[in-house]
Amino acid sequence: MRILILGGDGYLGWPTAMNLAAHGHEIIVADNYLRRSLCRETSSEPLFEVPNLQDRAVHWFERTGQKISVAIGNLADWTFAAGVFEQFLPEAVIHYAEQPSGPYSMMNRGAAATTLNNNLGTTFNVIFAVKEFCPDCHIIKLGTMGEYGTPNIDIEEGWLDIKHKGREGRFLFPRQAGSLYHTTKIMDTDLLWFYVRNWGLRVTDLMQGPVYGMETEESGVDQRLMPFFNYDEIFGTVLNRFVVQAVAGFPLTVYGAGGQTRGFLNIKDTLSCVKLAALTPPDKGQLRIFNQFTEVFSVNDLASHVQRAGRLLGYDVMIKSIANPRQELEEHYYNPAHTGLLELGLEPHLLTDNVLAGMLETVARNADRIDQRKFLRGVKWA
Ligand code: USQ
Repeated sequence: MRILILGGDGYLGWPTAMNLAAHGHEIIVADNYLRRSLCRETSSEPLFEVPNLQDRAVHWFERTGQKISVAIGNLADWTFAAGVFEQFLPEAVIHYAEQPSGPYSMMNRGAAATTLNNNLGTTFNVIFAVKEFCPDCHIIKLGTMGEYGTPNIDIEEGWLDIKHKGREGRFLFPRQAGSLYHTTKIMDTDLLWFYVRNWGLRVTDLMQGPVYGMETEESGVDQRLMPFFNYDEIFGTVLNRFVVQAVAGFPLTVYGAGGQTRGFLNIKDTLSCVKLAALTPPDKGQLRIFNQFTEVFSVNDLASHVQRAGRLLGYDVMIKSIANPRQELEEHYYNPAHTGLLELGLEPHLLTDNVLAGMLETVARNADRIDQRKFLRGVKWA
């Protein structure tokens, strides 16, 4: 298939590009390096340096003989976005091109505006470009489990059947996000759902939980092919942060009571999920939603797991609860469905001591680059 990957420089975009290229697909990646520049601006550089997209594509070609084409530009700009779609005419587009950090989106007005304008502007352009240039193209959109929030009822896979005053209807599952970033993903879903109904687009919206890990089948231990690995407060996600903190001898930063519970997945499973979605496109006029995670953990569960795996390798891992900078429930019910991707054939890579040991070892090789000042930066929700 001809597959266009938007946000192809990012934590998930580049590994997806290599994975799909390795499976014989024709790949073009587009990115404007927004993530890199926001990391620089906020002093949130990743653990190890990552070559730019063009250099990574060259390195990948030298290693495998497989071509990954690169287009650099801003997808929230219609001229650039339209040009990429018109030239490549993708059969599937995987849309990762969003500012992905909750904390960044809550820093100040400017950061909130960047998040809103980039995320909504890009999704809007994707919808119009597909309509204009390739109306059969399958849009695979990365949403987030955070769209649902933490309601006191079971979370269904995208939809909820409601009986009300003797009548029945099917609606998007109620959504109430915990940051502006997560709220932009709700808005994306609403935009897509509107144009699916109006224009008969075919869309898969993947409600993904926090992802961990850095190595994939394609990167192996070659750091020039690995994705960004952020461990800072703004762009780092919880498990990746805990692993770096364990290596640095910094007490694991559990926010508040630590009962915050989410659905997690290994980066390798993100690639499998996206590929399974691409290979089984929905019908035109269908918005298909999958909950994309493999295991549910609380923050306390993760901290204990990293502590145990770290101690097996000789690290003296301490855990410390600190005042929660976010507004979120610290103890809550959490029971989300996630059968759709398993039914398509997903074989999860679960979080074992071995997986954590592999992550700890990669981080340990870069231990001299850990900057402990990045662990806590004081971004507050209130
Ligand atoms: N947390 C801590 N200590 C830390 C960092 C985080 O206790 O040092 C807690 C947070 O308060 C939160 C949970 O861990 O309750 C998850 O936080 P996170 O920063 O790992 O993830 P989140 O902000 O929810 O966002 C991440 C990605 C985002 C993706 C989302 C999936 O950055 O792009 O959409 O995970 S989900 O969480 O399911 O919405």
